[in-house]
Amino acid sequence: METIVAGTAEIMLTMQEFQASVMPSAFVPAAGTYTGTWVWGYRAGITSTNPAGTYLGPVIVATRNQPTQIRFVNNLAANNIAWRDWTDQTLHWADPLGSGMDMNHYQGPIPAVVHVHGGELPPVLDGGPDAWFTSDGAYQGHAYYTHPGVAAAGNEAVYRYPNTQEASMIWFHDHLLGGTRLNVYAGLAGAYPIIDPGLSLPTGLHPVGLQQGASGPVDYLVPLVLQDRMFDVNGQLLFPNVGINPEHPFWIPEFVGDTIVVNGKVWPYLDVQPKRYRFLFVNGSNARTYELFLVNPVTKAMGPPMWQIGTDGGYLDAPVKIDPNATKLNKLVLMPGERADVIIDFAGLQGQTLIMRNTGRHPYPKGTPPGGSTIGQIIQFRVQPAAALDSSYDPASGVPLRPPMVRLVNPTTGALAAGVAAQKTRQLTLNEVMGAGGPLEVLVNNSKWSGKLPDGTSRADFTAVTVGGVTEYYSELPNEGDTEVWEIVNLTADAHPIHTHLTQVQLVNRQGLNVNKYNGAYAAAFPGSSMIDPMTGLPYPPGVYIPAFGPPLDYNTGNPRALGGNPDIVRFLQGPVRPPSANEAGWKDTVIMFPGEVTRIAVRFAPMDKPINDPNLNYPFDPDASGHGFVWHCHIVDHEDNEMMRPYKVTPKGGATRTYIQGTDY
Ligand SMILES: [Cu+2]
Repeated sequence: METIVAGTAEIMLTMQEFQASVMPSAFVPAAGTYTGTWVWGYRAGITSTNPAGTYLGPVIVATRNQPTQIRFVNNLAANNIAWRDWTDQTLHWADPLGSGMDMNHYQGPIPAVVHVHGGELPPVLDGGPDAWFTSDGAYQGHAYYTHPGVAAAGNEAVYRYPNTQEASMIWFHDHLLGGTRLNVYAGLAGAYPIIDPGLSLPTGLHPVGLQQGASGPVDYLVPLVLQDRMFDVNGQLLFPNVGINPEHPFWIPEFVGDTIVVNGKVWPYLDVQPKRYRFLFVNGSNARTYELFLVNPVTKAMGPPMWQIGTDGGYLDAPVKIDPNATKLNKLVLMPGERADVIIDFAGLQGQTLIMRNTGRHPYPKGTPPGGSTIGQIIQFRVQPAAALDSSYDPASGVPLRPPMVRLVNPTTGALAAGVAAQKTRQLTLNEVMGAGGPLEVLVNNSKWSGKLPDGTSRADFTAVTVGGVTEYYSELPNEGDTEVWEIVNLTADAHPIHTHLTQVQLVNRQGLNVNKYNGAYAAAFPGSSMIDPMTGLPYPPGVYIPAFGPPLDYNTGNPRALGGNPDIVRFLQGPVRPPSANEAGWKDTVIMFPGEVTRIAVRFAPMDKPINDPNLNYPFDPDASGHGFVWHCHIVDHEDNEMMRPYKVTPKGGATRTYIQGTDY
């Protein structure tokens, strides 16, 4: 992947259709010669229509507190890629032409928007689902933004990122409302590590970004973006588009492919020296979960171990060993959207070929195991025969990675850290709505993205906010500077990676829940409705679950112990709380929530590095400057595209000093 070290000059990234060499060199297509797979990607500058290399990237290396100005140009076309055939206009989606509920594929100009995943950013730079703009420049979503101080065409957006957050392993990808799964599948993703020259790191830690080596530039951080894909007999992207319910003729609940693609290459190998390497793992798949470990397929010896040094939001305090020969923490588990910063030491393995294997089931965690000869393999490492000198940081040394991170949570006890109090607790649910043929839509807190009920009415306990002529109904309205605990109850059968925009969070703990009993109390709390139950043809009587009704009780007052409008979970909890595993006890923006459990996260609406007793727990920018909020959602992008997402809005702290002003600085 191309690396761009961001400086003061504007970077131009053009989204375009092109051919990338994705298939192995031995691939022979059914027809003609293979000249590449048609994909979409972010290209630096305006390049030829057939650039070599991968569709992924680039890697933008940003420096803390040095703003980066990026001009995103939407030159997307679907002349060769089958993107239009994948669209489903019955979902709540961007709908540039305003055609409403349409049973046909979309034929208009292509909408796209860039979200920096994991970024502590003002709402207008978040690249949320309504900030899209089309390839012909004629249409923009109601949250579209471009820096007013810089000229931009209608198919462009100029974002000036302040990069004020702690050193973080963040990335960028498309976030189109109702079309994220398609645009990411087509290839729109890259990495955006933020480095912090002021952070004291141990000697010899492989730096992030380009370094001049003896034989030219050397990538010291190797991104490994893991994706699964399907291809037709000619090596072109295939995306299943036969829906399982008549309401959504082309949407499928979860895309999982039969081919592994790493950094845009099918089942690649990497030549490595017998020494330490630093890898940034990104799960950029639509819906697949990976459980990763290394093995020598000839000797069957497992290892070497992986040393995780960072999570989604930055460095851990100390490396965590993930050892396939251990009984616990023996695999690196990544759900879609999660990252892991990892050191692997290939010393002593001269001449060996190792395979990174995957045992992640789909659906996760209890579905079908991956086939050992296909999805069960990720990438091959060919360790070169000559011994290599290595003066890099050794994670086995136990030398701390950094000054201790700010702790909202005591990771040993699985409780809030001493001195941290939650201003608010929310209990929220994850729900799957079943249709005649299977899942019809997936919801957070049983609420649609719009906050409206299926009959178009709205709830009195949701707050209507109108910006740019569009009214949205909010239920999560936290205060800047507050710490909240969100207790998220997964009432579905599978795990979901829940992602919060703006904030990095800390996992407090997980705990079992008697879901059958809880579901009984949950259904019993629904008040009945004049809406017609499609299953019975009659209005919903009291005591029956109503899909997409929102929570059964009043969001603010229904549960005296927590916001959210759900019956209190406390009577249904089972077993002890489980603190986070050592490699999850860092800053996270995407957290795995297992079925049948409550997952508690501490969410603080303030920058990561502010101490817990800081009197100025505020962002350097107004988190509400535009009136547009943020979102939280499932990062199985097929779920996110079909309602498993809610807007949220931060009430800014009065009297806060802001160093980045919308309209001037960005
Ligand atoms: Cu989900």
